[in-house]
Amino acid sequence: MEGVGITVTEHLLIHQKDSPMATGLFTRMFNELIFSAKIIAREVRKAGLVDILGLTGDINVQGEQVRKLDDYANRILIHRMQKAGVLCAMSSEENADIIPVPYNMPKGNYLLIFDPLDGSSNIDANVSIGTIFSIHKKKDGLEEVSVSDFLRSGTEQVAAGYFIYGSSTMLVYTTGNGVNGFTLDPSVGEFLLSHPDIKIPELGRVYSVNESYTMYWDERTRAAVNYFKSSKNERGKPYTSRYIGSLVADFHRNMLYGGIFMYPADNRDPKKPRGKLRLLCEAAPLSFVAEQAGGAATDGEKRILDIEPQSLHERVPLFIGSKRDVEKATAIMQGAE
Ligand code: P6P
Repeated sequence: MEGVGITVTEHLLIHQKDSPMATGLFTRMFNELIFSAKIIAREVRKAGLVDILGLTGDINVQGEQVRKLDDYANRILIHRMQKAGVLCAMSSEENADIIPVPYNMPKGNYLLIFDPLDGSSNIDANVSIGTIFSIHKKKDGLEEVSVSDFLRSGTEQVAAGYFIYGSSTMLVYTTGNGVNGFTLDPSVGEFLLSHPDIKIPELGRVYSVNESYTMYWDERTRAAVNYFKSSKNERGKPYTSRYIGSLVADFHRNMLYGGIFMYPADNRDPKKPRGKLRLLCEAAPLSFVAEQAGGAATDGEKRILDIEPQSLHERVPLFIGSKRDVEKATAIMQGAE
């Protein structure tokens, strides 16, 4: 039937045979995640009209000022996902500790890790922002859930993706069988399949990095960034610089057009020697998506998905995007070129 479109639930059911873990419980969790994102999208869309911009006055575990919309998105996700009846605990970029499902609520075996509203420093300027999520399954056993259940390498994720609140609201996710994009149709309130089987171009023409940190980088990082600034790609095309300062927006553009996003380690802050981005709620989920779309992601040395996390809010340098570009940057970072 023309013009109806495939919803996320239908897509999950159609591909359930490819993803054995895409059970009814998984679908129910996904639907709660989608409902939370629809509520967040509604608030993001009207942020300029109501008193939900600006700062709450709080400082989060990352040492960052908490914005009202950040806090709202975090509370919505925690409140709704606790009721989903399929999680045993959550971890949010905004919360220092894990968030267990209350004793009086139904539990499941899934673990949800999320960054409720990434790029939030751009909210007041109406720049695209996003929600990033990563889903693991608790290892069997009845023992109480603890932080150690979350310290799993990215290869163990059962699903990951992001919502981007931009010119349209999109959901892009993987369950390990490729990447699909869905666009929210506000007239029906459903995310409909709009970007089936996304493949990131193997070679891009875009590099995304905050070059104001050049003075804080080591020589190899400068050499890697300089390669993209001063070389033509293997097809003889020059690179162009695009940096929005909102990870989900920069990543999503490179997913569709090709390119590399880099957030290298720098020596600005001795407390953050490995850079700003978080492994569990940013780098690992986006790396799962990137690899499933034919791209790559490293920390300048090793594959992001192979990193064994040592702490909940561990930070990691990130080189992510078109496979050949990430390989080139990583080779330069390793002194191999
Ligand atoms: P910088 C937003 O705060 C964020 O975490 C990412 O969304 C974005 O890519 C990065 O920080 C921008 O950081 O240091 O370039 O301002």
